[in-house]
Amino acid sequence: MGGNKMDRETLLEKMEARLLTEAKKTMEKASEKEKYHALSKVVMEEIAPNWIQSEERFTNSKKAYYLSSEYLMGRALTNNLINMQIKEQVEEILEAEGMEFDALEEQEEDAALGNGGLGRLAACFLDSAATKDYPLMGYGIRYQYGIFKQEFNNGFQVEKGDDWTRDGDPWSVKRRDRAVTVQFHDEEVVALPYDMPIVGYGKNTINTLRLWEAHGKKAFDLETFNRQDYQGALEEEIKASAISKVLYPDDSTEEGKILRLKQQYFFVSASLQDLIHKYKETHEDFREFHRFHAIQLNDTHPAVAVPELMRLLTTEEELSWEDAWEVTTKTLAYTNHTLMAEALEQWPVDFYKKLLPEIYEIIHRIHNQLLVELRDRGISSPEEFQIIHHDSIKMAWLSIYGTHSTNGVAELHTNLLKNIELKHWYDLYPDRFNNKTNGITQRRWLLKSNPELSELITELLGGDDWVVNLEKLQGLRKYGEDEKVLERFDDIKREKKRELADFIQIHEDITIDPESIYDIQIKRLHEYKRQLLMAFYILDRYYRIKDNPKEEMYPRTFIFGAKAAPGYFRAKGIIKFINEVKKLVNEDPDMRGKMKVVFVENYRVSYAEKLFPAADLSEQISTAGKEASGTGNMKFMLNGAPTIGTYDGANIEIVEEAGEENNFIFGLRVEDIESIRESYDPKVPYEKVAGLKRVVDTLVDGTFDDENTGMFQDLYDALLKGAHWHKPDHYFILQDFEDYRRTQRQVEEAYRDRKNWMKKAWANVAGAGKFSSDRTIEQYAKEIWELQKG
Ligand code: 26W
Repeated sequence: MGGNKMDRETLLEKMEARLLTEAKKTMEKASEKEKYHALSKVVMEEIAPNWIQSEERFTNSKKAYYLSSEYLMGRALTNNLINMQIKEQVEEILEAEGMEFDALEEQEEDAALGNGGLGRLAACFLDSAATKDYPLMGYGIRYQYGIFKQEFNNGFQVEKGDDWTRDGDPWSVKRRDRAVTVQFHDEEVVALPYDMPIVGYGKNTINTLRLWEAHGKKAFDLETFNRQDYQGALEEEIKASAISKVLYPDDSTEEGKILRLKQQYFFVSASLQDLIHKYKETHEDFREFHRFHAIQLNDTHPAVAVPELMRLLTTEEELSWEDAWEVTTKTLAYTNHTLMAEALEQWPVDFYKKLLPEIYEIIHRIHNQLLVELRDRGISSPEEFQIIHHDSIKMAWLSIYGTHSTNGVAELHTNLLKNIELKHWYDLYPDRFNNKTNGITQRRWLLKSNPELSELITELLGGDDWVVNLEKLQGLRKYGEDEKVLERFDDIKREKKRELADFIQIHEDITIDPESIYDIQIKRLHEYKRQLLMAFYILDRYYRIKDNPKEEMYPRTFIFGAKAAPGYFRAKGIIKFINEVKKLVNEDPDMRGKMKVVFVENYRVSYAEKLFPAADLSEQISTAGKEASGTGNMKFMLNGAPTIGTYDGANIEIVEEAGEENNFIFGLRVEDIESIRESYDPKVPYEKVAGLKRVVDTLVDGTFDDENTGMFQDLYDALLKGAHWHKPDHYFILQDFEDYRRTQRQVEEAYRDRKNWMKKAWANVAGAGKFSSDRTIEQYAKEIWELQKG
């Protein structure tokens, strides 16, 4: 695999030219950030011609489109160089000129246009579709501000704006020629697209991510300005541009803010108009539209696509309602990413009536059409299907009824959708429901972030085909007992742990021991993900050592990384609590050489690329039935970290592939929870389980200080009293504590036998083939989009 050349002269000349024209600097005078921008522009120049060609290749064929309000892309430079297979060459040329490649790479801001799992999955999907030569185009919003930058101020999360393009964005091309206007009831907004190249590995296919930016029809009103109304002159632009100003930082609770609805309609309408314009260039008959377009709705956030496509097909393209409905349902498909009731979007009818009256009329007609269909099918209880219900519009219902496919993101999740959450819909449309277990791209999460392990794998498999066919990893199974290989694997893990220790020393000012067990939980902060359970375990261990300093403990470093939605008070309380535990442990000399706690600041994609390769233990401890899939669990597995986890989401399929004996499953299962839910009283484990009361009471007994925010009392009450919206300990932290502690003890025992541990770790790498997003995308392409490869 390879064969793309980037010669020294060309690269250096072009960089120099860019520096001169864009920074008025010579190479020796330029800063690393300026050099990063110059290099990126040169790489973009290299990409552009193939990009155009690649698009032409798919002109008359059916294409797929991904509508997502989030894309958690991370950094582009190195990923593009790797997929163009010129990273080594470029690195050598620059190093020979005394430029350190890693230092340039660190200059790039993450394109963090997403919150967590849903946004990162979209990014992995784009990489896989291009690599597998499928024409998949991403559509979204070019937020000026991505997910907030997190800072800790005395252990409290503080959010700072993420103006990620303030120094420029070398990876986007402004497409003024493709601008469209989006009509709201009382406002017309210009949607200006920016295209980002999505380079497939091997550079055969380069797809496009088109992100829309909002602008006023009139950017500046001169007459108003001349009347000295300077504000007024900019008013329209300010009002319009607010639509794409900032990403909503919630990833589980629907905010229901009108601006969020404007964002959703803005990018969906712009994207569908863009598609229809393109189609008209080569087609007239819109009854054929679905034969050339497959559109995937990434959760309900773009669900307004159902009525909007109906509007465009009926009013603009004069199709009959019936024909338009057939085309719409055959074109659109919907992915559900969460079971959390509070995450299911329900828009107030008034919001739609006020902002999008025409769209509301269409939704109302769809609502009635469904009721007629239900009556014709003799279904007695239509209310559970009602799209418009109690003055709110159920976007999940609209998504299921207005599309031909509804998929979950892991087997357990899809089964729960079918048998519980969406059972009535499944009974009505069984053929529409299907599972597509999530995946991750091995280009970023192995080849880029762990080149050392990648090299060993390529050597052992006699080639790097795994880079585009991850199932080849099963060829590693035969080395599972090979001492030599496991030793080299062990050396690589130690190397990555040292690298992370250096990075954490610089960025967190904490010294960690690379010989300790790196026990890592990195994901958004949410009660159902149970970061609090891990914090309680750490505290319990702390007190046990205090009680009996001679107690044996294999040194362990607990590492957390997590952002909380700014409005999620309890999540912020858990962050403060963990930082208090961190202070107690790290400042206690009795803990030296035993344990340390790190809470990395501003966890994000580029930080994750340093954490996953260095992990020994992957924490996937969500309450069973709550984590739809998880994708971090797959990144840990691929980098050789066994999982301690519950029987939830994709953890189940991970253990199936790697072997129960090579992971550590504990805790209540979905059916256990169902059977105890009514009778469960957390006071029982609180009183009975040794050491648990002491740990929980630290929330209110003055051990820790939340500076009178009431955060800790709230956490305490949530566990033992509940709240008006939930029963006590509604995520069963106290009930699962003892089993979790027992399992952590097993982990420590297992880790003491290093050879044995590396066997478990190796089995996880060898079993990770299934979890490539290449496999996931192949399934979407064949089973939902019916797409041909290019
Ligand atoms: C309306 C606010 C909002 C915003 C985002 C609600 C819900 C979301 C996302 C659906 C939350 C999310 O990221 N879900 C995660 O999606 C991943 C990709 O499928 C799964 O692996 C995770 O289990 C799921 O929590």
